[in-house]
Amino acid sequence: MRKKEIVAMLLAGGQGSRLGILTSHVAKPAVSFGGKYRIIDFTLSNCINSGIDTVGVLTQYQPLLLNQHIGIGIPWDLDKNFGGVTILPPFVSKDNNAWYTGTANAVYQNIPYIDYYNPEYVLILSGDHIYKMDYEMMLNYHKKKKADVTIAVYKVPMEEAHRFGLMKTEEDAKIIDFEEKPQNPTSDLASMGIYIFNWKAFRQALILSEETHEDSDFGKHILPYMLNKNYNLYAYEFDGFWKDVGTLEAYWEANMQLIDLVPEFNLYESYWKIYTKNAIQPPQFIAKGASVEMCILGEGAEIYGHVYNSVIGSNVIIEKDAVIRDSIIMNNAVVGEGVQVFKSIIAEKARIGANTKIGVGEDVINETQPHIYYSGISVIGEKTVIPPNIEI
Ligand code: ADQ
Ligand code: ADP
Repeated sequence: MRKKEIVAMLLAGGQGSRLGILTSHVAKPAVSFGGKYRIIDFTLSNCINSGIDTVGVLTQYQPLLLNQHIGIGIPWDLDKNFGGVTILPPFVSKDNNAWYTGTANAVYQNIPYIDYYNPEYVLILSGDHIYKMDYEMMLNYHKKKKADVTIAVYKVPMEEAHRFGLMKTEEDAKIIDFEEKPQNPTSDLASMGIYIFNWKAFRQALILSEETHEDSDFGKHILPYMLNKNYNLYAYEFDGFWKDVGTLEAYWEANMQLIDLVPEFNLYESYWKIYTKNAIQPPQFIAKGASVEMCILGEGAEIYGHVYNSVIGSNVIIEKDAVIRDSIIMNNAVVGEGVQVFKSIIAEKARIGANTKIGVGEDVINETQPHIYYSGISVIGEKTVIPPNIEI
């Protein structure tokens, strides 16, 4: 029987409620990022760049755009007869209900998909991370350690540790303690939510966990269970750029980091390309009298106004005398004449009427550091039409 050494399962079925109106019509992994990408592109590109060509995408909310984007996986070279990318929405069968009630439950419900490829290893990934990582190196480490489970880990600031699964390790990186999002953290070694499991042991754990919890979850159930049963769990430390963009602040920040003078996360490296679906689009146009500084511009963008320190998606139109600062304007949005937009996110296809001000509060500009605003992030949802001459 043909088999695959490793199959990746990409968890993309969370509601994404922390991204607010950005995810009311779009699944989080399909939210646009960095002017020309969607969030899921980073993980899918990591897969193919790491030699993993079999990826199941577990999704359940607003899958339309995600389906259109992924298609049969051509941009990521994931259009395969055996393997490739498969979108796995929840389904009703004789003995399961329709929803994925937890992260491990989602994988449990797709055991037949994994069995079909009869793999040695299963890689679990999240749909909302921005990073470049060679999973093949992690797999080699997993084999070398003779691990049953390897968890990718990242050192986080202690004050943020409570948002993560935290672990303690012995000197050789063997995990001796794991706790999911403890209120009073005693470790700063955080799980990245990226795991490699030996399929045989993992399959058993999924089935057992399902018998006791109907909302079976990796951090809460599977990992503590396997640790308890004396399986070998190892930590694999990652020290590159990694960001979970599940909140508006993190999403905005990660976009802004792309335009730093020396970006910590660089889209321009040729050895680790990020692939995405490319529509055939006209080139950018920057009109006479327009200004563009420290920006990423998507294809087909037309700039007649002034844009600073911003990420502009494809086919965006910024009309005359408009001023955009520290903002993300997504694909196909139109910003009218004389509009001012500061520290905001304007989602796809939104239209902003002339002379409207968004995110321009009083006293928000710090004179010594003109790029810092003391306001929150203003967000305009997809396809929203904002009338002219108002303040938001
Ligand atoms: P969180 O990111 O908080 O913690 P969770 O909300 O379970 O974990 O989401 C993980 C991923 O699974 C997300 O991509 C989400 O969209 C997806 N997902 C959530 N529920 C799902 C479901 N029912 N069906 C399918 N997909 C679903 C996890 C770990 C922590 C770790 C952090 C790192 O639990 O231990 O520290 O990731 O970000
Ligand atoms: P956010 O926290 O922004 O809403 P996540 O993607 O992290 O986005 O997932 C949201 C939460 O919703 C998670 O805690 C997850 O366990 C939960 N969740 C995901 N799917 C379901 C579901 N079908 N039913 C109930 N809760 C779910």
